[in-house]
Amino acid sequence: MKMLSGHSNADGSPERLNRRRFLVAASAGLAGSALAESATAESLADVPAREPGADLSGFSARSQYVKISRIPEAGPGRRNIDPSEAINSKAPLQDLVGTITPSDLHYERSHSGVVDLDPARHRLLVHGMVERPLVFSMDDLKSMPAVTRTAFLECTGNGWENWKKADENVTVQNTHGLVSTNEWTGVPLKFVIGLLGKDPASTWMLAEGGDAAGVARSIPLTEEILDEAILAYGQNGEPLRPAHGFPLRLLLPGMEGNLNIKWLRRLKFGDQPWMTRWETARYTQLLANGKARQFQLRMETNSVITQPSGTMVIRPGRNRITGLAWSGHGRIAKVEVSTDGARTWQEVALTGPALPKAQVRFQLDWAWDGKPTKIVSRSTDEKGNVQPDRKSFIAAMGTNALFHYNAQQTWGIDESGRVRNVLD
Ligand SMILES: Nc1nc2c(c(=O)[nH]1)N[C@H]1C(S)=C(S)[C@@H](COP(=O)(O)O)O[C@H]1N2
Ligand SMILES: [Mo]
Repeated sequence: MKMLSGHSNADGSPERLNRRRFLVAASAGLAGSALAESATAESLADVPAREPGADLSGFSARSQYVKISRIPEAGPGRRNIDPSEAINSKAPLQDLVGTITPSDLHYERSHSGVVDLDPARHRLLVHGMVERPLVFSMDDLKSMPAVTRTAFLECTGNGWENWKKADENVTVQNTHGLVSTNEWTGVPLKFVIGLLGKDPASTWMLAEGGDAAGVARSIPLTEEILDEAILAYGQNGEPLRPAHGFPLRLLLPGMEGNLNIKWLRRLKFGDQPWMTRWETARYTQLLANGKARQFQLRMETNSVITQPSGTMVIRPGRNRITGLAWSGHGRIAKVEVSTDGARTWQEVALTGPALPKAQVRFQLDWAWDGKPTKIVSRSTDEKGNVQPDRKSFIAAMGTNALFHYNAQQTWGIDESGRVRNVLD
């Protein structure tokens, strides 16, 4: 795996990338000419003066110059809708840097709106095939040993825009905005199970939310899930936001978004799935032969170029390509990018460590020659799963299905530099 490393001096101290060095690098073709041309200022007179500040405040808002927001949508292709029709709200992937999605921009999917529960009144019932059924308050849960981990969450509907056709005028927020990465804190499910005396014959767990939709899912108690599931109350260092399940949600890293039950009120242990409507009528995968696949729970290896991406316009010369890669199987092992429509590929740099079941950012310094082309990324995870190209993905899955779309995303670039969503 390649990492971008900064230059350092002989004594190991990092060297400042001053203008002279930058021009040398640029003329050697390392950074491209466009950047060097724009970096011509050499004196303080070229830098804006210092400014007086505003009063300090209880919490800080984004800069007035940063226009960034989620977009509510009503389903595949149903954009520009009345907010009351929205079923999800997509994260602005094109405007994000790094890998953590700010809590207020984390994608959101809620089946009956956002409930705001009183944590003092909230309770979690745990029952079924256990020796001691128990009811926990939030204070009970917060007094238990906690864990913190970074994980992506992805709706199984992510990517559904491109199952059948490519709308040329959509952004990466429209095509891939149903995935986000946050740091989550809470009690390991394992710890709670230890308190209950779970019957060893119990191999399934029902998780139910406290919103009116009654979202409830059967979860197989595999070793992996028992090891990793968290009853989460913390999100990016603060209590969960109401949109994401305040005061308590289930977190199952790498598994389909729908299983990560928000406003969690009940866990029931049993020895078979409950066949709720959420795993029979909904969230099943209609295959090409007309049969439906149930309990396809893991999110596959995926990646997308977020810049440049749909509806952006680029100029010839140096362009930084960057995007995100993730896999429900574990760590991302490598990301490759093609700038010639998937004819040739090169492994690209990651901007930081690849954590298991979390998004990692990749980047490539690319010089566009101004000719029409297509750019596309593909990821490989530590288990050797390779993100499929769209043709083989559709050949395997057919077009009846709607969920778990993880085919490579191609962006077409025309001679004017306009970037468009294309199928391949
Ligand atoms: N109680 C409850 N849990 C829920 C949902 C819901 O509507 N109600 N939506 C599910 C779906 S479909 C997804 S993709 C994730 C979305 O989590 P987020 O809104 O925090 O991104 O929560 C899941 N858990
Ligand atoms: Mo979802």
